[in-house]
Amino acid sequence: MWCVVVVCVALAAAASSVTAEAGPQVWRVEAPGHHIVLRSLENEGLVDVLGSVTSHSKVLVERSAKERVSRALSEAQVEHKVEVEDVLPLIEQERQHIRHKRSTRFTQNVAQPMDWTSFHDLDDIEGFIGWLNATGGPFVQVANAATTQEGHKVLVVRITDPNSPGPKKKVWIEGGIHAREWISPAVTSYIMYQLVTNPAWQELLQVADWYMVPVANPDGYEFSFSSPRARMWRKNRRNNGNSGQCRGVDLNRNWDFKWGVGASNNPCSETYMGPLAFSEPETRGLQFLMSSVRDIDLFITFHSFGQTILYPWGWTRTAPANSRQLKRLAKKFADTVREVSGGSTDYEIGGSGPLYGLASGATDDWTYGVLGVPYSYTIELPDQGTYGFLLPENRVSSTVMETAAGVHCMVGFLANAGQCARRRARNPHNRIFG
Ligand code: 0X9
Ligand code: ZN
Repeated sequence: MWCVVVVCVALAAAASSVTAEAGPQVWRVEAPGHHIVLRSLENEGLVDVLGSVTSHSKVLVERSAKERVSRALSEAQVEHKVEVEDVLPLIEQERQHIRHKRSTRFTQNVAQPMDWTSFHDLDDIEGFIGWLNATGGPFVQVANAATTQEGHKVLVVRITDPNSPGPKKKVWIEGGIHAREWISPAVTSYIMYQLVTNPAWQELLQVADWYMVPVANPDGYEFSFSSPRARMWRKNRRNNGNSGQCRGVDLNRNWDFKWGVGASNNPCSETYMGPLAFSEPETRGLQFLMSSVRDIDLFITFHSFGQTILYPWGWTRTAPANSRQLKRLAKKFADTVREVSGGSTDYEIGGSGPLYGLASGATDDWTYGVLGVPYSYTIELPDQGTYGFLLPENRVSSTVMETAAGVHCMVGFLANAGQCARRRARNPHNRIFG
């Protein structure tokens, strides 16, 4: 069922393009991403686990590592097969679409660069933030959480209604911590756009302050747009020494909570945790701002892919104290998305550890475990692996819309506003939070 379309396109393209320039392959491996053999290949930097469900994973394998990976999997009696002969032609197609969109947009001379019908690079997202800042007046404030190694700003946009008195919930949404997960900044920026322009979101602005980080990893994000070979980049662009051979830290393994669990200390690995917890300007700056905001009620970090809504913990399989409430709010999201998508987008809800295998040093565990944010989630956006990170353009707008609707319902439920508000208390003895 999965990869049907990708395989057809890829095989056709690959037939003519397996040359010295051929790129990495995607393999289907009949084991979850946290299987011991995959974890150890990942720690050695030999594979890159793109996504995984309980029964199998999709894994990126460089041509130079094919024999070693195949031998290790066979020795561990794990079945595997090549699913995409060469990912580069697929990436090239995506780049052509983006180029085409850009050229038609410039001839139309629109006010702000985002259209949420294709993916947008860092320049466009920064242009959009500038426009939002100018348009939103007192509703929008922009802060710089950090300046990266390559000189980019990690921007945090606070969107609030200064005319409504409160008390208000505090919602923090993080996007783009993993460079290649392009749908994540798309979703985050779309929610920002709704907050400022859509009357249906006004009520939520009156009951909640929104802190939005569209691109938590700007160096990595920009790099992933720079060439077909860079498209699958995940980490930031830290220079790890070793003559620049293996760059980057996985920013979702660098937070100072259970740092090192399910992470690698090998700079060549995709899940490299960094030399120290909070070694990176991005994580350090973001944790500082989050700590100073205090009392955040809801934290969401958007990733892809998998269609799962994950709650803590990631570092242990033990369920957290308020897992019942966490599941209840997650269900608000999942039910709304199912409804808005006409039944086509189904999310699985679960703890990160049980569903994905143990991994920490991630933002969600840190906000929950250190900051005490009661509702903390990682949302792995669509799809379930058919296209993976290379989500076709016609899925971008539907994904951002259905996800925004899900978030609208979650915050409405929490703040007792909008369509998902609980029944108002009839007498003072009715508890608002059950
Ligand atoms: O592994 C991750 O960082 C996330 N998955 S992804 O495929 N987007 O890389 C999941 C993180 C879930 N949270 C924790 N494990 N704490
Ligand atoms: Zn991710």
